[in-house]
Amino acid sequence: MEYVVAAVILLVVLIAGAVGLVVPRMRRRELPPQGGTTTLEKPAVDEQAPPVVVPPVRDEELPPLIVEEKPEPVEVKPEIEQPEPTAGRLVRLRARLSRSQNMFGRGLLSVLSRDHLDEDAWEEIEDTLITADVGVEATQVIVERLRERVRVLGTRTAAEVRAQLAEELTAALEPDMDRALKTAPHDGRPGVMMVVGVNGAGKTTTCGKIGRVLIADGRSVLFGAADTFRAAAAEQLATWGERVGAETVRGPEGADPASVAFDAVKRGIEIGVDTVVIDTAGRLQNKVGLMDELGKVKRVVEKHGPVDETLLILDATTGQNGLEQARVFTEVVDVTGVVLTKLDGTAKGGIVIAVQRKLGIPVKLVGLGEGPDDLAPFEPAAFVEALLGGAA
Ligand SMILES: Nc1nc2c(ncn2[C@@H]2O[C@H](COP(=O)(O)OP(=O)(O)O)[C@@H](O)[C@H]2O)c(=O)[nH]1
Ligand SMILES: [Mg+2]
Repeated sequence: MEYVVAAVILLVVLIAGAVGLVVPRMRRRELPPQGGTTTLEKPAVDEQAPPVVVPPVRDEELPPLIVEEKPEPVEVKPEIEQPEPTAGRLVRLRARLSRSQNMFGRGLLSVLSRDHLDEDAWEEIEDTLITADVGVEATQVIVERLRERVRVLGTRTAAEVRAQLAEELTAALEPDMDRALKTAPHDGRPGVMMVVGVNGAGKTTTCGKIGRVLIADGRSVLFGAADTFRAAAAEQLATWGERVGAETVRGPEGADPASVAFDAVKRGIEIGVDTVVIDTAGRLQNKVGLMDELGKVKRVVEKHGPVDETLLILDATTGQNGLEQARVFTEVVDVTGVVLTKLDGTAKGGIVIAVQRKLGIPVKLVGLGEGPDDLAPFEPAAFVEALLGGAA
């Protein structure tokens, strides 16, 4: 009987010891990995108040990003992807423009190659350009210049016609505009980029893709999920971040977007990232509300310093309608560049010309698919080559 008691006591001591050893280890493993999500729970920022009034993010609210001890073996870390570099992407993705290629490459060139270009032929060319969303004004300029060149040149080969059309389309895309993204850190602060546009245009996707471009170029990135309207939006952005080891700052669902954006830049400054990329909401049901909100996000972020790049994301498939919406955004935030998404889904690649002409803002990037690296820097000459395709 005594030994049964002794054996039981021994067993209890052993189990307690084992639990004591295992539990702290399990706790250590539960620490969030780098590139996790930071959720901030705080009151909204009052935009009238000076920056000092904004309650600082308390350290204990943030899960530690840099774990004191050396992280455990590499296999516990999620796989971090290496995005591909951007050089030559437009060329790689040129086949994605196949719908537009039919219109420009086959349609236009076949008319232009006719032996005799009469009024009807020129009208056909005009109609094709307008159908491809080039816009009426730009179409008139392009056709006028082409007519003049054809008249001066007299006889012409198909190759000559193609070259002339390429030159005129490229000229209409204003190749001298500055298309560099301003994302570099300066004055001891990260570069700050804000992304705006209507719902579904591709804002969150483009934030993710741009983050990958920057990381491929050796930069460090932090995302700010200022679309707080739906929890899924922040989740979507955080997923892009996790894939490349970038942290995402987000607020609770329904939080003040300006507050989240402010905190994202604050966090970016604290941990010394190169660029903070801020995603925003784009509900258009209430235009005035949306615009007020965006204006506020920008003003509140600028308590840290200027926003370096504000990209307007436009869905190329919405054509001329999208342009009208676009103008509203340019009136509220100082848009410094346009990203045209979903060019893979339209035959109306000419929208690039119309957008630049109407808004006077350079198209800096184009989206050519849903894949993580289906975003290319916009280069007018290479784009026109892709539009005209192999047909000549
Ligand atoms: N085909 C195609 N789809 C795109 C492109 N960019 C975004 N999308 C898709 O458009 C949908 C809406 O994108 P999302 O980023 O959520 O839009 P948001 O509401 O503006 O944030 C998603 O299904 C994206 O995969 C693109 O360049 N091409
Ligand atoms: Mg979104």
